[in-house]
Amino acid sequence: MKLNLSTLDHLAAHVRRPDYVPPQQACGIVHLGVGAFHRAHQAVYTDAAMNAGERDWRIMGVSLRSRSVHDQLTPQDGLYAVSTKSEAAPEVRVIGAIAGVLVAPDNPAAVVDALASTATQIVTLTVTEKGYHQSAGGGLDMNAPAIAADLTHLGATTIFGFLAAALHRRRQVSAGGLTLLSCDNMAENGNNLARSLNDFLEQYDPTLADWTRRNCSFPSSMVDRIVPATTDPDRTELRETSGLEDAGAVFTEPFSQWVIEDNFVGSRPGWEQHGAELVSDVAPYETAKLRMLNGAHSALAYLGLAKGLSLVSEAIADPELGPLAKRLMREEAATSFTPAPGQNLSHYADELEARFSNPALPHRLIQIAMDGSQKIPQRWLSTLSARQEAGRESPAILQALASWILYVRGTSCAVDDPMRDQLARTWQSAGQAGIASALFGRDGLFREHWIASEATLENLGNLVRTELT
Ligand code: CS2
Repeated sequence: MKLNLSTLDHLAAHVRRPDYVPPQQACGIVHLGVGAFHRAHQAVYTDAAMNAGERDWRIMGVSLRSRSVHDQLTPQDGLYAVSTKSEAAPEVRVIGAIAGVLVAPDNPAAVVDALASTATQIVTLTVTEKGYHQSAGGGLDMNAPAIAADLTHLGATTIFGFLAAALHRRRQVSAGGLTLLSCDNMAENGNNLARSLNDFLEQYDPTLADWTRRNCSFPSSMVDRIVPATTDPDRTELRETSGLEDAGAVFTEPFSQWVIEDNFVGSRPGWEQHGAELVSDVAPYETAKLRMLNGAHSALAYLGLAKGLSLVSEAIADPELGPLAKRLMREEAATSFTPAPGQNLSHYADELEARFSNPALPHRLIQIAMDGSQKIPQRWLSTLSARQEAGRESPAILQALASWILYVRGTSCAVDDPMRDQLARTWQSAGQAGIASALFGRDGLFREHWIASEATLENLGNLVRTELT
């Protein structure tokens, strides 16, 4: 049965469906970057709030580039199923929270209209690390071609262009400010968004920058749910087990966590009634997640791919890589920052190991390996610098870093990374003798996170050379 509003009442009994009538609910949220992660995470919490009787929190999704989610969800009236996968029986739940999907390049004006609508209170974002166009030293990379283009033709391609055009309109029509809630895997994601948007607006119209500082808030948040890219066999299995023909289906683990800084300018759904945690300081949760979960993920990705493995569950079970990932989490990442009172990092590491081992959730290493240049600073390099300052070595991270260096050389597989060409050029000019310093030396490409200890840098160079010989 094809999933859409007319078939919603005829689904198999075990498929949970919205307790509200989706088209009767207005939108209160615009989400930028409506990929699988958003659909398995923030949209689920929002759907739960409407199931519990809250009204008018549907989400207008925006795809900044691709048309695929629009094409999947539009014939389904925005409906899709989230299935959890574990050793227990899967739970299948149809989510009604997404009202529609706008494709920004097709209709930029509609995106600005949605963001500027007086009904919109919150803008959530999952645009990946590269969507923030951060300069190496923090703040917005004003030299990025897309940013420069957006400053001349406002609202053209980046989140900053769209937000600036919408905020301009909101000020003009007295629609009030917005809560701009970043849900990306970056340290201090809220502050980073605030700083970069401010950089953009200062160039565009300093009075709008000032208005935005006074009328908008930028809570930080930590989001966590493992969501592998959906495959055709997943969709076939859903059809066979639940009778559901769903082009937009997402498959995830039972675990889900959302820790949000309680800093909203208008109203918001009662997400905390449905598992989210509203706190005054997200930083320790965000740091634990980035350095432990994502840090171990990236290590397993590059080291695992080099060994010919393809899934996280295979890599964590590998007799060499499993112990290395555990050391990285427990001995290196977990000792590199001060946890929040009551935050139990050893328990967290136990949970992570169990989640990585989930045999029912085929999470591909290649998916995690993507965009490494944008990910490793907050996943590994911050741990490395914090421990260096305390005079400690981080051997597991160093091994992972060596394996990333080899990966971005691009000789064993195609590299999907916005810095791919720059990394390849660096490899060409530095060669294996100089690549470690060319990347992580005082004047290296990653100079913001340079490795101060000569011995550590040399050790990294040796690890790279050993693998190559
Ligand atoms: C992963 C994350 O693809 C990646 O880089 O490390 O998407 C990870 O699965 C999520 O952050 C889990 O919450």
